[in-house]
Amino acid sequence: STTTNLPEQLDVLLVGAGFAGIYQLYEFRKRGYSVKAIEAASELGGTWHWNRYPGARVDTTIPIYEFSIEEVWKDWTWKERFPGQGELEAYFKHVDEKLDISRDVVFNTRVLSAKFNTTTDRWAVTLDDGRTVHARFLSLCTGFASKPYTPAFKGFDTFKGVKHHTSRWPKEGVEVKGKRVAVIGTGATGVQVIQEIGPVVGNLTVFQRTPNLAVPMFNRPVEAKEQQQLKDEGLYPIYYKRRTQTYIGLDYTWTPKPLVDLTPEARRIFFEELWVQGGFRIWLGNHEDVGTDPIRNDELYAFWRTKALARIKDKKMQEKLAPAVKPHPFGHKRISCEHSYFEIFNQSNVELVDMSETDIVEFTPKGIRTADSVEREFDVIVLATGFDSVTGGITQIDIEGPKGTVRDKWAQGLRTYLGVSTADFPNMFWVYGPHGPTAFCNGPYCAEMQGGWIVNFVDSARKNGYTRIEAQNDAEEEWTRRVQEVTPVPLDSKVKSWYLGSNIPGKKVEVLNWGGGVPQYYEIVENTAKAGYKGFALWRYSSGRHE
Ligand code: NA7
Repeated sequence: STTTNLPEQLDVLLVGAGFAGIYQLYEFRKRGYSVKAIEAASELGGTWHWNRYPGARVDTTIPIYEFSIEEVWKDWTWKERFPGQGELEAYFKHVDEKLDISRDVVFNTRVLSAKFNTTTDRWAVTLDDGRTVHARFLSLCTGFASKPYTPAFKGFDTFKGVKHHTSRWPKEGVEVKGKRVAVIGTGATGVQVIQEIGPVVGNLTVFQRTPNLAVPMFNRPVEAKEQQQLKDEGLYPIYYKRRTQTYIGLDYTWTPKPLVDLTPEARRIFFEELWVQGGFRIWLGNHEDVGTDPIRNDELYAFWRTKALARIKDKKMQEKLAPAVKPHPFGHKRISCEHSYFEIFNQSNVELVDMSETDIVEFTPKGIRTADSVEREFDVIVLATGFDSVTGGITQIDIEGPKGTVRDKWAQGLRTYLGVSTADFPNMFWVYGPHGPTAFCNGPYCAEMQGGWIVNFVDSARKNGYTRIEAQNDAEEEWTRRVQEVTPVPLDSKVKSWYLGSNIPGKKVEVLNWGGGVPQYYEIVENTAKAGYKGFALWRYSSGRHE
């Protein structure tokens, strides 16, 4: 609401009110902190507010993708196994009703800059409405995908039709029915848009740079009584506990045994069983070595390809969508979950432009011209071109510590301590960002796990009278090295992926996420806390000096 009261002095300022911001607001407030969240959107939900493009959907099954707060889950009911964006919006309204979050959120407001004052040990945070807030702690809950990426297409602004990046899709007013529509990008987002609008558009042109090794989600409605029964049987806390034990914070995980130990027959049956469970099971529930052993990875690709080919009629289309030569190792780019993606390409009004053969040269007033000099005309162009992921949400804010900006520091190479902090930026944390499990973690779980850790740290600092807590350089060097060590190196280094920042021209290509698994991460951060927050310098400010 615009009426949210914002004092000039705060204990904690949160940036963003999605899963992460909501969780910390709730936890800090419970402990008696003065805390507010600044949110650019008009409502709660973060990524689920922004990504309202046709077909936006969660690709994790219920009840894994939600808060584990009993007050919230006990009387919330989902309608589908993989809920759509609309259900998420309703979920956040429910969360708000239960936890009374909005009264401490300043909506429709963006954080422009933050500067640390070394005398007062506070962040001076400037908002786009001209206000400045002074907060002891700054917690960035900006998510891993809050900075959209639109390629610098020549003539982009000359196009006279309607064009939107998927994460800036307007709430209403965009009509695709019967229209000539282009979709650029076939990542998780592109796949969802394509299968949703394919049946209703006049014609559809998909600009594909890399085929998506998408897998069926086998979505279905779920009855309220089915969910109630699980709650009655005490399963929900078990599900939430299970999230803490698996590599990616889901209710299932890799099978550590090598796939090669199984006979070919057993392997085939195992794949089939994973497949019918839908979603990421075939990938993240598989034997670990499908990700690391090129021969096993080929086997999984061959299995996937057979399934895909059976759904695509045209031979040329088959080769573009599911090529004989594996386009990249299975799972080394984020795969998508789909329900009718491949069938869309059987429609006579759908064309696929393979950008590896024919690149986009420019946007024109009427549409898009490709390298073969063909100009296609469109009413609507959908930019499903992704995000400056993981770091972009943080570096797009002018954050200035005693020695300079975060943007400048990380331009030399990403350095963090525990994937929640960085040296020379005291009293500042983030969750679900650089060097955390982020890309390899179920969002709501990581929001709670990392958020809970930060709240505990801040709380312990306050109890001990520390006014400045700051990651140390050597601890940061060590952590950064460790992230690089544990994160599986891609089988094919040519793969362009937001996991490594290689989807953004000019961005330094490096490991952006902790790939050592959620349980190991949790153990490390917990042990650090137990060791008195080892690796952090802790200062008290009294009688005009720090000690
Ligand atoms: P992604 O996964 O980064 O996908 C972006 C897509 O856009 C991908 O297919 C890219 O091709 C394509 N792309 C990027 N730049 C261009 C240019 N210049 N020309 C043509 N095509 C381009 O973003 P999503 O929004 O789909 O998903 C982001 C995450 O959100 C997702 O992983 C989930 O966790 C939720 P490429 O593959 O690089 O060849």
